[in-house]
Amino acid sequence: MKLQEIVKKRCGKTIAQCSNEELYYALLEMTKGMAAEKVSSRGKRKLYYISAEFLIGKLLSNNLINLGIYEEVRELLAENGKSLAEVEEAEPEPSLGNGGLGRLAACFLDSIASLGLNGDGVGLNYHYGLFKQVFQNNLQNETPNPWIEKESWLTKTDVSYPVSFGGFKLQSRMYDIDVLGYDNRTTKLHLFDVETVDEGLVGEGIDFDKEDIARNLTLFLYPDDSDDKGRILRVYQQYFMVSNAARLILDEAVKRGSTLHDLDEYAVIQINDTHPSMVIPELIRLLMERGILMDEAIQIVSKACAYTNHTILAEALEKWPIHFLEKAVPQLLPIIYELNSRVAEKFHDKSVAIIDEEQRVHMAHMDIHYGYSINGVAYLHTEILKNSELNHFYRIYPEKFNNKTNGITFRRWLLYCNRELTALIESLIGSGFKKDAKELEKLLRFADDTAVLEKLLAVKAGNKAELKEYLEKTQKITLDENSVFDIQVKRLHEYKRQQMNALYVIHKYFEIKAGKKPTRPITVIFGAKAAPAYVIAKDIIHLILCLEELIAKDPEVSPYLKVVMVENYNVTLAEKLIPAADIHEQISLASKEASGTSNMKFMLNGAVAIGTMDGANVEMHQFVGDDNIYIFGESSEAVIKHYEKADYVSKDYYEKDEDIKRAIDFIVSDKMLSVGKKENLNRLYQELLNKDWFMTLPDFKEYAAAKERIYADYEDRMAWAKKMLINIGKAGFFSSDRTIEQYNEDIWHL
Ligand code: 26V
Repeated sequence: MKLQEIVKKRCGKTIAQCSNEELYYALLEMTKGMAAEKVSSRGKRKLYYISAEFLIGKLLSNNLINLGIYEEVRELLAENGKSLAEVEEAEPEPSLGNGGLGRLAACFLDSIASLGLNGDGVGLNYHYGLFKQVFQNNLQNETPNPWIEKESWLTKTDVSYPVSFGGFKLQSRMYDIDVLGYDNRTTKLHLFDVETVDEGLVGEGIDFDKEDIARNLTLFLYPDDSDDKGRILRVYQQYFMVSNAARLILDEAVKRGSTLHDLDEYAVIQINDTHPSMVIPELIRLLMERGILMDEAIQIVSKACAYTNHTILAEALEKWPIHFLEKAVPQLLPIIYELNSRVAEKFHDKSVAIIDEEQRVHMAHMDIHYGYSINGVAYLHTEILKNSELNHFYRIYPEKFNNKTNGITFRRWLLYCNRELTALIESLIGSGFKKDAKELEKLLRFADDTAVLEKLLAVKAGNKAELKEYLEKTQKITLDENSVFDIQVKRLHEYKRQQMNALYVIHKYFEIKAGKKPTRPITVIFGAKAAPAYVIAKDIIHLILCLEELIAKDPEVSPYLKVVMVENYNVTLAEKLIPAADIHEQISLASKEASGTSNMKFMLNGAVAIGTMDGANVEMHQFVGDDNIYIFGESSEAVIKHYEKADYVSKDYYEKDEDIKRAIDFIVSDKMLSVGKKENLNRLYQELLNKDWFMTLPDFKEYAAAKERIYADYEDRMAWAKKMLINIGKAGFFSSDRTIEQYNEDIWHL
């Protein structure tokens, strides 16, 4: 049905008479209708991408683009005095993910649908998703982020299963979101919910009764895991997710003709990080329930499951105490014990055991022994897995290990979020790059074409002006569009080293005070949420917000330096910030960032990186060469050695270097205390001085030097534009279409 007709039927009005909200719901109805007409899954073998997170972002515009009607709709609205951008603002953003891992899953669904592969996503329907961040007194507070309205992208299905836990049973309900492929068919994102969930359970902030599982199970993503009640709730969530997924997989396979003995010919299951790992024992259990003997059930499941590792951080590799599982999912324990004893019989090596001496179940170990593939998410990350972190496993199963460097969907991260750049590219090289990202290389022909480079600079300037307008309107932030925009957006974590960026800000503040003024004003923009129980991460946010206030109030410094921390960084903000960036910060401690994916988004949008040799930065550097990326810092090998030898002492750096000392001391200076809280600032000061676990100080001098270089180089506008162009031209490799083709080629074989 046409938009005019839908609007007439729904509201009895014309398009021009409707509010933005009415138009949003009408477009939602229209798009859902068009999606329903498209072919969904087809073929014998099917992929199930199970993930606790799918950070899908707003869907309307992306769906219109993928249906090929974005321009048509935009023009139709414009003819009626309406703006699609304003209509979009009526759409709530589902925040069903923390960061890169969840956004990757969303990009993958887009590519799976666009490539026409037979595969669906399976996850949970969190009613509040991740918390919404609000700043008060320069501190982060958390509030719920409801996104499910009476009408939404969710479609209720008649799929429902009883799921048993220790002592009680819950009835599930499956909701679907259509994932529209670009110029292709759709796939589904299946989100399971519990019928008894109760939003009324949430009290102050994001507080709720963590023990009332029937009512709380699907309220939040990753409830606070600082205590056992929150941690065990995660076990309930994970089991609920995989038990539903496993039944769906078996039911669908049987429908397609599987005898279940041949399940691997019908289903492949990608386990996204360890959160869905219990799908392995659960599938074995269900197959046994259906009459298959354990030996065979284990074999069947092992041929169908593949695992992706997304981090080497020990604290993020899940190990569940046996007594948690005993309480929540006692039915899995006999199977996990059996899996463990088979491993123990075969390998006399404690480091590869599933259950350790402290009676904890290592989820990743179970995945590696009982899956047929394990992959890392960037070249360096996979090498570290093979050679150090999971070396004992690599020696047993070298054939299971493989790399799949992450990617991003160019539909959202270029075609949608940067229409001006898309149009410029199209005018230069035609539209082939929209389907084949490698064609962006054709841009390199224009590397010395002044007219093209000037257009590129003009597009960037336009995007910066747009960001300025948007932040003014939504967050009352004022930007100087003639300053250089230097952006770091990602989850707040010590290993990502936002604190190093903040220390540089302090350093620059002193330099300006001493009369060394930058040629052009600098705007340092941060966006980051900290886990509610991650104390030091919240202290770093406090430091940044205090610096923002302090510098803004200082007339000596504020004309040259501005710090901005945007509130509630999410996909929608990323879509505005990334096209407007001149410089992007990818400054994790080498070896710690598995891949990073914002680095790819910035590169594609013509920003230049300052970064360490970590994650996918290594591959980016290889593609663009030394002239087009600013690399600094210790190598991953050197860092890994420091940890082995435990030879890093932060105080040595503090005492030896005047600049470092001055910057760190400033954290607890009277000036800072006049805008900040002593407890938080002092804790952070102590942490940097006495621990600095992620080695900020050894890299600081090189970082500061690289910043000076990059700011100076920015002033040669033509040379800079050439760097931008080369970054865009070389970004094709980072399309998630390439990543997904590789998954299919090497792992899924759909
Ligand atoms: C999780 C946790 C949870 C407990 C507290 C500490 C902590 C630290 C890190 C994590 C990360 C979990 C996995 C994850 O999100 N990995 C990210 O995956 C992205 C997609 O592959 C990748 O680009 C990022 O580099 C990687 O950090």
